[in-house]
Amino acid sequence: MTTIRNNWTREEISEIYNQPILNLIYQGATVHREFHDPQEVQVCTLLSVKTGGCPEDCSYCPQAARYHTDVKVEKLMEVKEVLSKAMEAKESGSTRFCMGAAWREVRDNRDFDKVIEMVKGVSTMGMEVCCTLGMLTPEQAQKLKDAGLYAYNHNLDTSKEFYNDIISTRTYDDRLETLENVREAKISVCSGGIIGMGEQEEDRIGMLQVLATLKEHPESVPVNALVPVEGTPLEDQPKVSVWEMVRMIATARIIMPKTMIRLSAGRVRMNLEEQALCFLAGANSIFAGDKLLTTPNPGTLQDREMFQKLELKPRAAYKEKSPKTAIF
Ligand code: SAM
Ligand code: DTB
Ligand code: SF4
Repeated sequence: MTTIRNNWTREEISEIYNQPILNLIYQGATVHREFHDPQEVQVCTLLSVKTGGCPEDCSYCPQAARYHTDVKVEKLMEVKEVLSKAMEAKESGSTRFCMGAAWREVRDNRDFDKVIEMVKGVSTMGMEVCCTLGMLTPEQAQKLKDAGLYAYNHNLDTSKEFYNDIISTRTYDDRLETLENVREAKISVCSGGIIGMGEQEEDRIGMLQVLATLKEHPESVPVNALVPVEGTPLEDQPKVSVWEMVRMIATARIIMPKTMIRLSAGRVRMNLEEQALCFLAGANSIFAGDKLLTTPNPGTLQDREMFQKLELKPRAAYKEKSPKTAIF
């Protein structure tokens, strides 16, 4: 019987991460089967409700105002437009709808009031509503919770040691503080990172250790492969190999057994067999729809084919057992 632990050491995680790849996949698959139905995959849809013009300097991000990318700056979308996109996502089989804004932090202004309306609207559609809006105060987290927000995405991205090489406009502790505020408001926590930014394996292990030693594990951990975008400082980073994705996913699965592990950005550059390996290793969630926030993602048709071929079935909404986050 596997127990849930919050006291993982870097050495332990490193031993898991560095074991022979087939053993690692087998261990990930075994833990996965103990805690989840291996045929079930959560389908989430992303929508960028406020695109571009962000004051932060995240080196990977096409939405940072200071880099010259093809992303056009747009103002916050209208509530009606967002709700119609959410309905489309629901009709195409998504059970979680995540709204992203290119903000450093939430401000208490009319735009935030509009986001609150979006959250209310999507939550009445019976989908799990998620937002990713940058840093939050405890009061803002509570306001979102009261509006029906189910989950909040706020990534640590990498290790504490490597963080300053990637972002200088905020600190790792700022990120942890927002995660704490989200947790306190009893919102489901979604936090993960990106690989392929030039970090060492130690940094990947370091990030996993921070996530797995939070008081409670995040309910979701997205594992993104960097999407290198022209104009960003990381535009020339080489593609991460599928084995690196598999190592991250299996290790996350083994040390955080109950968590949903999301095979996130980077699927456009993976074939069916590579994605199948990720599911085998313990991934059980994806972003669907032909766009992530600003970059391409496999389309609905392609994913439908993948679900058929791999005999996967979409996970129902609100399956999390925690009474704190159940809203029905
Ligand atoms: N501005 C908010 C923030 O930074 O928290 C929310 C939106 S931000 C775009 C959400 C996440 O997208 C980032 O934390 C990062 O992990 C991921 N991301 C952004 N650009 C990416 C890229 N080029 N490749 C992979 N992941 C990326
Ligand atoms: C996450 O971890 N990955 C998603 C979501 N959370 C917000 C975002 C990926 C963004 C990839 C680059 C883009 O499309 O702009
Ligand atoms: Fe802004 Fe978020 Fe992009 Fe950083 S990751 S530049 S905070 S939108």
